[in-house]
Amino acid sequence: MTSGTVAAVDLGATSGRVIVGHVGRGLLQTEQVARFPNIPVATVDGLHWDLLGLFGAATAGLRDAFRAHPGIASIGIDAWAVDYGLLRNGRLLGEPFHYRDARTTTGVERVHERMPHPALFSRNGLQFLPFNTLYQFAAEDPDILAFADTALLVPDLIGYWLTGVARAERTNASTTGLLRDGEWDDELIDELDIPRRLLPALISPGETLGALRPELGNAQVVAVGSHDTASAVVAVPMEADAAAYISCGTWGLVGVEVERPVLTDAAREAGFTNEGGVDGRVRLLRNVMGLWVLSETVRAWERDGATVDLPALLAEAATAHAPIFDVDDPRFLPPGDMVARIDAWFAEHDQAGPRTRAEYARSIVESLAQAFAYAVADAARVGGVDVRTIHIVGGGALNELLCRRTADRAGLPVAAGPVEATALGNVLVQARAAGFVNGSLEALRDLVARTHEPKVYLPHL
Ligand code: LFR
Repeated sequence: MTSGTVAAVDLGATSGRVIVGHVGRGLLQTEQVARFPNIPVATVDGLHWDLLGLFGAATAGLRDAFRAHPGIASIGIDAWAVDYGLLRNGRLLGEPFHYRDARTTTGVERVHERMPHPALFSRNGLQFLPFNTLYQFAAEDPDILAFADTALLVPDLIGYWLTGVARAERTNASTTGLLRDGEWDDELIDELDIPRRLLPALISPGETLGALRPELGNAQVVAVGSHDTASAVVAVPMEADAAAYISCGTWGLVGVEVERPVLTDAAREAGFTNEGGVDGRVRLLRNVMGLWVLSETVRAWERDGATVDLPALLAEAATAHAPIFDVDDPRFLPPGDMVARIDAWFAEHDQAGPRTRAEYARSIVESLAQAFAYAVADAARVGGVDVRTIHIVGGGALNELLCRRTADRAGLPVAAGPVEATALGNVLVQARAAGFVNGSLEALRDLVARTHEPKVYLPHL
């Protein structure tokens, strides 16, 4: 068959989508059939994701997709990393916690008492992020953990509900901190007293998870890079030996692609992570706080009764002058009053902060651009890659000021787009599994480059 149609379920921190992709030789087209908000819910025990609501919206979207395109061959699911649902006998025991919930602090202490971060890094290659799954397990109520028989990361849970088959997809499983060389690290799991039965058999991108439950449609569910960032990196139209990428949405994931994990002291000290990529590649990257800081700042103004027109604000910000701050300061991780936190950062550093809304916006964008430039330079150094272009994909590719200032601050050209890289990566891995396209990641990226021409920003020094 020379071309065909697949569907992607792509869940992001602020919204979810169902996208239909048409793929063949020289053909890569997507069409959004559903988009729905993802609104976290705070209850007495903390901040949760509304997974049931998301599943309901995703299945409604899939039904629409089948109505419009009855020939859909397969479905692939991707979502954010690290968070999981606990189940017993197939039943979800509670809505999954949000990685921005404060409970992880106790988990970090418990894990590091047993194994400090450098020792963990030498096994799992992960940067220290307080929400990595292993810390969340350590923060769980031990009775609940003992009662559960399975833990499924978010896309694996959706896949289970679609097929009845419980598996752990490898790229996302790498963000648990419990994988070593692509397999569950039984020694570490034992050392941390994590019940081994919770962790299901692993599956790799391109393998079939199972048949879709018949009442939902007639198609296979195929594993993709179920970690959204892994799918996004598939669709970066880059030459991996000469480029860095920034997958920019709620987070800015800044890095390079390498063949083998980089477990050096330099990588660890620079805060780099080695996450699993599609086709066994390694995503050597650092989490930068991302557009979350801007959107949470806008929410703070809106809570105060303001109406904020973001494009107009960014246009005003383009000519505003503002100082920069450290966007990666941990104070910016939890939800809350970002304006007050930015003010506190500047006060603590004895500097005058922004005053007008345009200045806040400029300060945030400028600080992100600087953090991106530093992370690209560090990625090039620790990964040994001669970076000549920076690719920005995801929603951030639409933010012209951010792209332009990243180019200026890094002194390198920025190639912006595709905006929908995550969905494209999801679609491409399925299409390859179905035989609609052939080839290596390079061939897939070449198809993206030919069908989705990036917008280039040259640096002005
Ligand atoms: C991006 C992302 C990042 C991960 C963070 C939390 O959506 O998946 O890669 O570090 O969310 O899961």
